This record gives sequence, C-alpha cells and structure tokens, in this order.
Amino acid sequence: MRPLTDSPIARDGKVLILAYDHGLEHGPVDFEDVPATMNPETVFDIATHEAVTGFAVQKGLAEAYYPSYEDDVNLVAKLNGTSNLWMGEPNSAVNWSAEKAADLGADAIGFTLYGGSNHEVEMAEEFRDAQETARDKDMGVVMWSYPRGQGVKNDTKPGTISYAARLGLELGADVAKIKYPGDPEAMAHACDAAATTDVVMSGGSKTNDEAFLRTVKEAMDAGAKGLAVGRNVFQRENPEAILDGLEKVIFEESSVEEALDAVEGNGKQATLE
Ligand code: FBP
Repeated sequence: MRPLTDSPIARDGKVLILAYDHGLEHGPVDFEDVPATMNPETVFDIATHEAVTGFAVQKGLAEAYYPSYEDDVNLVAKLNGTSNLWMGEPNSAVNWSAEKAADLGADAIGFTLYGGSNHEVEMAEEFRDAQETARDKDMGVVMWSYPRGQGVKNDTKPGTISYAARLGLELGADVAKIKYPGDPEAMAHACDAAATTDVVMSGGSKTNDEAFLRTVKEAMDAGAKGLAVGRNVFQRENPEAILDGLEKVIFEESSVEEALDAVEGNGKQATLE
C-alpha cells in the first residue's frame, strides 16, 4: 500500500472523500431532499470545498464534468457499481477500466468488494486487475469493503467489519471504507485489523448534525483516518456548513462542540446573506 501522506487524495494523512455515485446505486430518489443535487454540477461545486480531498464518481459523470473541475477536485474513479433495480446476490459491474480512469486524470480508483457474496471470488479477481493497474499508473486504491450476501448474516457486526477492514489490507488497498460497527472499541479493532491500510468510515443515511459529527469523532479517535460520505453531505440544505464541521473533526482534531460551532457559524452566515 502507498502511505496516505504521499497521496493527492489526502491532506496531512487524512481523507475526506465525497461520494456521488448514488444516482447509479440508489437512483434519483436520493436527490429528492435537495432537488438541485440532481444536477451533477451542484455536487461537483460542493466537492471544491477545501475539506474534500477526493470526489468519487462513476465514469459518465467523470467524463462529462471532471474536465471542468480538474484544477479544483481530486478524482476518485469509482470503477464498479450497479443499480438497485435488479435482485439477486450482491455483485457490481465494472463500468470502466483503471486505464481509462488514469487517462481522465484520476488520482485514485474506488472499488466495491462484497465479501461474503456468492460473487466474491470474481469481484476479488476484478479488483486485482484494477489494483495492479492503479499501482502501475500511480493512482491510489480505495476499497468500498461491504460484506453482504448469503455468507453474511449481520453486516455491521464488529467481527464482520474487522474482516472487511482486513480484506482491504490483504488485497492491497491503500484505504478501506467500512461501515461504523457501532462503538469505538469495535472500530479500533477494525483499524488494527487493517494494519497499514488506512480505514475510513462510511457515511450512511442522513442523520442530524450532532449525531453525525459525534460518530465521525468517535471513529477518528478510534484510529480511522477519515470519512467517505455522500448523503450526510449532499442531502443537507447547507452542505458547506457540515463540511466546515467535518473539517474541524477530521483535520483539526477539534471537539464535537467546536465542530458544531463551525456548522452553526456557516449556517448563520448563509441566513444573513
Ligand atoms: P453514503 O455516505 O451516502 O452512505 O455513501 C457512501 C456509499 O458507499 C456510496 O458510495 C454508495 O452509493 C452508497 O454508499 C451505497 O450504499 P448501499 O450499498 O448501502 O446502498
């Protein structure tokens, strides 16, 4: 793995990836809270916030919009992904190659692995190809490590999350994106399991500012190196405000209270303008 200190998708060894592949994974329903987010430009603009170290999108959005943002946004090319229109054992189509991502100027690749799925073996083999090309092209490697499928009864059980983190290390990811296992001890165990692979917490569905910042803070204190988040940012009316708060917690080691002050300060400003 490549240390985060050397990676363009990190700042001081910490990561805040904004994910916006939801139009594929969940469909336009995820944009209903804030209808402007249906337009990818709205979210590309959010990704220019200085706290965002990487922006994860699928091929179509990267091709259409990234050329206009390449000076202000670090691209995490999310290579595989699939809609939730079909049913069956979890799997994910590889929609573009790591070579194509490199041609577009990607700083890192993102790849989902559903450990425990009946398709785990083929997904791991697809990851191998992408990971090796990323190494050749000097791109970082971020694994969305989400155990699910017939082999997994509870995908947020601490042992399962630690296993997910370990898969990132074993298969050669620089960063493993895992779900928060519910408490700091379990998160610390997952970070230990990942060893030299850095762990980032997955954002999840939208919660309130305090609950969200508190969970991120707990994860950071337990050894996580950051966050990869979508809905908890772009489904807010003022995404810049929560990014101000996240910047405090992730990069400045601030308390939750200080982070909430930053969120509120931005909110007031936005109201006054
Ligand atoms: P969120 O922070 O909105 O959960 O986004 C993170 C992410 O991994 C996205 O990249 C992806 O679209 C989504 O979650 C997939 O979530 P799930 O597979 O649980 O539906």
